[in-house]
Amino acid sequence: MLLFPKDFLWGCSTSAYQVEGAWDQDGKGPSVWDVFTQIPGKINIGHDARIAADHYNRMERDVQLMADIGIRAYRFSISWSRILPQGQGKVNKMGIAFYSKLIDLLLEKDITPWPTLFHWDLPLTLQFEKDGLLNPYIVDAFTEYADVCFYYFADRIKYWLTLNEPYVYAMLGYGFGCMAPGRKSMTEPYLAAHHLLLAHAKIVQLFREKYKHINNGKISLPLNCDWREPLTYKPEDTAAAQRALDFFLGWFADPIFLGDYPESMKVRLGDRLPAFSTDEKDMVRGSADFFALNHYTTHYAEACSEGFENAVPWENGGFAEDQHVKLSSDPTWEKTEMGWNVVPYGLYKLLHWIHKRYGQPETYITENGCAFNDQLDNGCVNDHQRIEFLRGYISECHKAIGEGVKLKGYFVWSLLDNFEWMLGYSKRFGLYYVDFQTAKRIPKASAHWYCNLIKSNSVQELK
Ligand code: GBH
Repeated sequence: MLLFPKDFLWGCSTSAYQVEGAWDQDGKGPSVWDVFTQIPGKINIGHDARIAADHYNRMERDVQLMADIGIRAYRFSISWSRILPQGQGKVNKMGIAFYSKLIDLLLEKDITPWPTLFHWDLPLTLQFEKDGLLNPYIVDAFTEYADVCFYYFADRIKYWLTLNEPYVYAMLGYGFGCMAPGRKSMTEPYLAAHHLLLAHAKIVQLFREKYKHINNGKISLPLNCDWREPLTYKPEDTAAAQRALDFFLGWFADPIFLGDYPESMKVRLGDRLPAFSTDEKDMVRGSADFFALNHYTTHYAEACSEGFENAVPWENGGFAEDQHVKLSSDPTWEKTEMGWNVVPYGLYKLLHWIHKRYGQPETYITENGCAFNDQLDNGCVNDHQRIEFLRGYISECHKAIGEGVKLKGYFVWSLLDNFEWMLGYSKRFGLYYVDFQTAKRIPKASAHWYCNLIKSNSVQELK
């Protein structure tokens, strides 16, 4: 058995839009996702998240589900338009009451609440009236919203996350157009991301000035990165893999931990990459108290010539051309139901990469998990592939910790099967199976397995 450090934190994650439902209940305003899902053709078989896992109306029981399997920390997100139905201005007290109660119930069960302020459900007003993330206006609007959340909840929160995966919101929402707000552009992702970085940093500044002292709280943001393994040890392929990581994780982590965008991005993107002023650099640098990583998969990376059309299944290959990196997979790699490669050593290598590049930060994995084709059979779901996936990735975490990586916690994505964005309900990531007709929850075998793992604080070694 591989034993984890005594204080290692075991948790699970969800996000508001993916589980809550109750899209217009108790004064909630619409978000970009409430509308995006109504456009025919955008979402798999026309699903939307008006009801989702109905978590808003089952929150008490869901907290009990976590307690049942011994979860120690719960990462959830706050729906901005539930708190501020118009994005700014008047506060919806019923929205405050919902999250306040959630936090209290978690604390009663000794589960540490880890709120994320923004997991992609931007209030629709800010999209309509202010052009969403393309307008620097968003920085102040975001800070105003964060101020409201801190004001009401900071007395009971120790760990805050500002915004989830700016890479995905910028690239898939403004580049590929497959996520809200559905734009396809070669320049807008870099502008949207720039504003997200500034918003994050300004929120952190506000937090440190006004709220940190209350609980000696810590704050960061979950950055997602898939690992890029050089296809060969030829220098051009190792350089290509590094470049791919610059464009994936360095895009955000370099400004925050080192003070500016990676050189490779500046050189290749030219004018398309906005520049930080000196004051902005100072505000962004150091705006994270720990490293929060969401990780799912790995590709090989190799150098390729100019103009190459990338094989990754997104439209608009232009971004791969920016990097001049060709991605590929090993035919022996197992794939999840998302088509994502299962390569546990990728997480191990990425943890070391972060450790080295960003000065050995304290790190939490705020998402890791998988979708498989889970079947309900006689009231049970025997998701042995998920157990093997988690065992593999968690074992690699153990190895990295043994070598000095300061990994402090791990959150499974996800507590519940939920609304998987453009894939609707067709992909199941949960430890709990959700019957979307009745909203009934059934613990999968992986939930029992994770419960034992937490209890023993150890994972069984892979053969
Ligand atoms: C997370 O993002 C989200 O935070 C969460 O809301 C979501 O439900 C969860 O993942 C599961 O999707 O096509 O092989 O190149 C995931 C970020 C970025 C991870 C793209 C996989 C592409 C794999 N993802 N990456 S591949």
